[in-house]
Amino acid sequence: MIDLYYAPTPNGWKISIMLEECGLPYTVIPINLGKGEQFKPDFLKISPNNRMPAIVDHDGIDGKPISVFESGAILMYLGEKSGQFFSQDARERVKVLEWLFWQIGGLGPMAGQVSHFVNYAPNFPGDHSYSEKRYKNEYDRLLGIMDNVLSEREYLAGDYSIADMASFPWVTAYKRYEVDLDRFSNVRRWFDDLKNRPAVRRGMDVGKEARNFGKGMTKESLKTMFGQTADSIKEQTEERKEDSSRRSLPKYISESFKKIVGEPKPPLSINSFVFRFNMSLVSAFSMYAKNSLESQPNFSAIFTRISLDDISKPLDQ
Ligand SMILES: N[C@@H](CCC(=O)N[C@@H](CS)C(=O)NCC(=O)O)C(=O)O
Repeated sequence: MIDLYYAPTPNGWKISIMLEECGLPYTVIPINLGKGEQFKPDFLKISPNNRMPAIVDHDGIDGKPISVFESGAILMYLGEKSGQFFSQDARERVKVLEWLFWQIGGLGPMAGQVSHFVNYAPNFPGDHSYSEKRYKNEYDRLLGIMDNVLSEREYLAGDYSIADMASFPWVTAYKRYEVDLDRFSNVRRWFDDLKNRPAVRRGMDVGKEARNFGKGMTKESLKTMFGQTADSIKEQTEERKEDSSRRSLPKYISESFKKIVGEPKPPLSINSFVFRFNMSLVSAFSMYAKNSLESQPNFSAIFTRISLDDISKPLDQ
C-alpha cells in the first residue's frame, strides 16, 4: 500500500493521476497547506522541502518501506515500480526524461508563478502587472514549444507517459490564465485526449472539495504560504514540534481556561465566571475532539468524488 501525502493542486494531481493510471492501491493523507501542515516534523522527515506531494511505499524497494518527495522523482519511482508509462527502451526513456524535466524545470514553475499572480497576489498590496505579464508570456512560450512537439507526435515523448501526466495538470488552468488554447491546436488535441481518460478524471477528482483557488484564505494562511524564509521555516517547524494532536486534554482545558476565563476585567460576577468556565470546557473538548479526529488519516481522507467536468469549470474560468 502507498500513502500519498496530498493536496488538490497541480503537483498533487500528477501523482493521483499516475496512481489511478497504474491501478496501484493508495491511501490519501491530506496536507492542509494553508494550516501549515507541511511544516510538521513527521511530514518533513518524508518531504524535507516542506512541499507536497510525497509518498511512502510500505512495500518499497526489496519489500522495505521507502519515502519519495518531488513529483518528478515520484513519477519515475512509480513508473519503475509498475513497469508502466516509463519505457524500458533506453532511447525512448531518454525522451520521457527530457519532457519530464522540461515540465519540472519549466512548465511547472512558470505556470505556478502565473497561478500565484492570478490567484494570490491580489491579496497583497502593490502593482503586480509586470510580474504577472512576465510569467504569462513564459507560459505562453512553453505552450508554443509543446504545440510544436505535439505536431510531430501524439504524446510528448512518443507514447503516453509520465511526462504527459506531469504536464496535464499545469495546462488545465489555461482559462484562468487567460490563454486561448485553440491557438495551440496540437495542445488542444492532446489536452482533450487526456481529459477523456477515466484514470485522469479520477486522479483529478481526488480531494476536489478542498480546493479554493486562493479564495477565502485568511491572512494567517497567506503568511504561512507566501511569507516563507529560512528563518520562518525554522519557526514554523519548532511551533509544530508540539503537534496539537499530541496535546493532552488537561492541556487543552488549561489553555481554553486561560483564554476564556483569564481575560475578563474585574468585577466579574459569579454568573459570568461560571458561564465562561463552562464555555472554556466546551471549547477545550471540541478542540481536543477535532484534533484527535484530524490526526486519523482515514477520517480526514474521506473525499467525495465528482467529475472532471465540474472541476474544470472553476479551473477553466
Ligand atoms: N518541485 C516540487 C513542487 C511541489 C510544490 O510546490 N508543492 C506546493 C503545492 S502545488 C506545496 O506543497 N506548497 C506548500 C508551501 O508552499 O508551503 C514538486 O514538483 O513536487
